[in-house]
Amino acid sequence: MPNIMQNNKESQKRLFSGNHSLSQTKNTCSDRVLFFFFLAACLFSATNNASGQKLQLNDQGYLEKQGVNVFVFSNQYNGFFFDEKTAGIELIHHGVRTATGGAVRLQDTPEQWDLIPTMVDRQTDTNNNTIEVTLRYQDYDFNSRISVAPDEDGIVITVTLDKPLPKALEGRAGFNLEFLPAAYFEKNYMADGKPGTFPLYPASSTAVIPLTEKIPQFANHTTFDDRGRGEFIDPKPLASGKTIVLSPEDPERYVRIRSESEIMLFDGRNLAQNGWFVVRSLLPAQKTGNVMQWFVKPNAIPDWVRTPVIGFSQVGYHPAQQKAAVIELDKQDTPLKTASLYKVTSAGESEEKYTAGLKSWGNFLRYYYVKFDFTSVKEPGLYYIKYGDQKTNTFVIDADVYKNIWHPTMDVWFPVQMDHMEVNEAYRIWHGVPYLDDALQAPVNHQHFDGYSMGPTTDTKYQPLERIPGLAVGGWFDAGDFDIQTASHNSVILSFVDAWERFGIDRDQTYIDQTTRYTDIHRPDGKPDILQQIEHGTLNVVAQCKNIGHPIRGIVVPNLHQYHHLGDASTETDNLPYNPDLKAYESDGKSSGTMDDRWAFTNRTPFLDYQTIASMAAANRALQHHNKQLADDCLAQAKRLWDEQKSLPAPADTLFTRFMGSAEMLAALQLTITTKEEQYARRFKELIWPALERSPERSINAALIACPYMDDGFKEKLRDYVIQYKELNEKLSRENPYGVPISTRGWAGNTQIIHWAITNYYAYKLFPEIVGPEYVLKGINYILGCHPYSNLSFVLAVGTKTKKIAYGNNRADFSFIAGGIVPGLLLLKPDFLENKDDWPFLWGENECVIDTGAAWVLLSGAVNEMMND
Ligand SMILES: [Ca+2]
Ligand SMILES: [Ca+2]
Ligand SMILES: [Ca+2]
Repeated sequence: MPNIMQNNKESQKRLFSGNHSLSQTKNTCSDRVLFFFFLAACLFSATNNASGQKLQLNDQGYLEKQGVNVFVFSNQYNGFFFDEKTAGIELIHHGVRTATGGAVRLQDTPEQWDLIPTMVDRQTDTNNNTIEVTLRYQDYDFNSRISVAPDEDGIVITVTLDKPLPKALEGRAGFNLEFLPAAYFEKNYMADGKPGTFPLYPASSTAVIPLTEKIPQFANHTTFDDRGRGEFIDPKPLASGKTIVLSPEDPERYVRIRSESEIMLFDGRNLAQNGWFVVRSLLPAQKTGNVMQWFVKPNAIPDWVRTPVIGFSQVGYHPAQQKAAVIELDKQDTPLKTASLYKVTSAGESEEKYTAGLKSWGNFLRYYYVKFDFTSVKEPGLYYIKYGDQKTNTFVIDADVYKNIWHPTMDVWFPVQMDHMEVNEAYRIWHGVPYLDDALQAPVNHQHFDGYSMGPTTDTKYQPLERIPGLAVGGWFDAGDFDIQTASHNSVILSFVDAWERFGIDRDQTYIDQTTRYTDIHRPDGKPDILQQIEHGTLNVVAQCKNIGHPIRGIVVPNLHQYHHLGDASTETDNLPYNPDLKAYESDGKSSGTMDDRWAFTNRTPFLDYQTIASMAAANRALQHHNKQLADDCLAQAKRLWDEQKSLPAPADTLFTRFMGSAEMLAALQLTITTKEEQYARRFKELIWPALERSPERSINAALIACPYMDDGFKEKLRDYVIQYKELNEKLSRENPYGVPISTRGWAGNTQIIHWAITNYYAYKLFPEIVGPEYVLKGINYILGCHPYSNLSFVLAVGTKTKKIAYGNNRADFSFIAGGIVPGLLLLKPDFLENKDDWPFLWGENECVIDTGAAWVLLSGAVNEMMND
């Protein structure tokens, strides 16, 4: 604790000089009284100095003191998903990110698609420990400057305007700071001393205001279904005053905000379930210069040190495997010398089995890491780890630990994601049959949300908004939303075919009937579920190829007010085809005048064509004995698309087309495996070696899959690249204590880690002398709990303790769908890895997607085969 130590030394110096004069004047005092006085003064002084310690601008570019970090636009709004609640001024309070979105905003409680400011400048002043940013709203030609500087016991935030507010923003532009509801549940607040309780569920008042007064959302989309009334909802504050104190009762969460401006407290959840508690002051009209100042004091508990996180696999370990817990420590913590493993007996007693010294790994991002290796413990049983006073929950050591780890994914998660089906589980219906009104041709030159857009042509025979027949079949909901993403479908089909062919996964616990559109969970029907799922995804992709002529980007609802739908998918549209002759909300029983049918985004790309060729060629093999007609259709479509792509002029050699080339390589590979035709094998071999030369880590997977189907020299030639790949893996073990590729992008990286572990398995199978099984297990153990931030399993309901909330379509209930795999740890720059386990709404951390689910099933098959053969 360098700063506190320094302060203590300073205070001791002062104390000694004070003491000296004391002893001169009160020389009758006994030494003992003096000593106690000294001790008490010392303690008081130390406490005082620790809590009064000022924030310092550190070399990572944020304000820091023990227990409190203030990020000032270390993370910015990127514009892709708009407000992701991971940008602006943010507070990490005693290890938890509790505030975000500190910025000039145009709404009381901004929603995801409301306008966000662009940061056009950021300056740090190390002499004064100050950070200043300039924010801009392009649509209003409006700039504001915000400076954040340390204050006596917190920060002072100052908003400066060089020009007065634009007229349109008067009474709308304000300074907001948003507080995480989950951090303040079951807590109180005070506004000018008047107490209140943070609502557990939103039920504060709102008003309705004419739409003409609303600041439009991005690209004129709207999250609000106003039923044609031309109005919008305006939330009213929970409280207001010149001083707002959040959680006066809890020193970990105490924040006091003072200002000369009126400060309001809002509940953003009245408008959007993912809203936060917003503290806000309006900026004054017709003023320039320093227009608003907040004094913010986040309490810092003196000498606070974060509780260590003991990372380990929540499903446990196979007796024969490497076993190591990774212990994550506050930099101010003093690592202990040892940790112990205790065994819990059937009598309910625990006995110490193993104690060992901890190996220091070093610093990674903001924490310090040590490892506890207990590989030598091989006796099957129930164990826990003890580090200092902390005991972990129990976990298993047994040969069967990995046996069931994919069952919830296949038995529950995939069935719930099934589109165009009713899905039942025992007494519960997850959803009715959705999207019987699929789909209309999306209009041209259109910017949509969720990454969809249309160029100047449809690339189909259909007119904009014309009905495309035959699409209301098969497919899965992409993620926590309900669109069909074709590229993810291809990825799922490829993973499932691989799992079927390599590991003969033939589990049957689901009843799936395409004729009556009915899925029943926990009910065998004599057919392997994995084949039924391959069939289900394939049905939609083949329908696209047949009815449109080629695979398409995807199918998604037309309105933003539909897109954020939560709950039963069958109520997202009215399931009746759109009829322009009827008025909105009018129906003749067979069709409806409400424009809610999903749109097909149909622009054609070589990448998607080739990726679809690969998945359709693979599905042909798996479906041979399950659905011969569909299997034949798959191969026919794959070959047709291949021939069509080959008849087009070769594109220019750019980085982009090389990326496309990776999809062509996959297509050539799967067609080779299915047809054994030389033309495809030749093309694969033309593409694979230059690709490996460019980046072995990107192409090694395809090369390893291809190996058994290639001629003898292939494997020998591949060996050098496997050695290079292994060296890259070794490098990872020097980059972070977990030895896996941890993502630093805007979406956390569990998918990448699962695919990495699968590739390692392929390498291990063919080159066990180069790549050992530990590279597969590192990936799987990370997903199952041996990771930063917490030790929860990232696979919902797999392991002793797992995530219990996720960004599924039931996220508003703070619930989850078993078997989904969350994205995991999101890096908030520069050094904070986060995976919230009390707040489901951060999609980059908690949204389970279909391709990850299928990859998890494949990896589970691999680890089972690897450990038990
Ligand atoms: Ca989506
Ligand atoms: Ca079945
Ligand atoms: Ca409809």
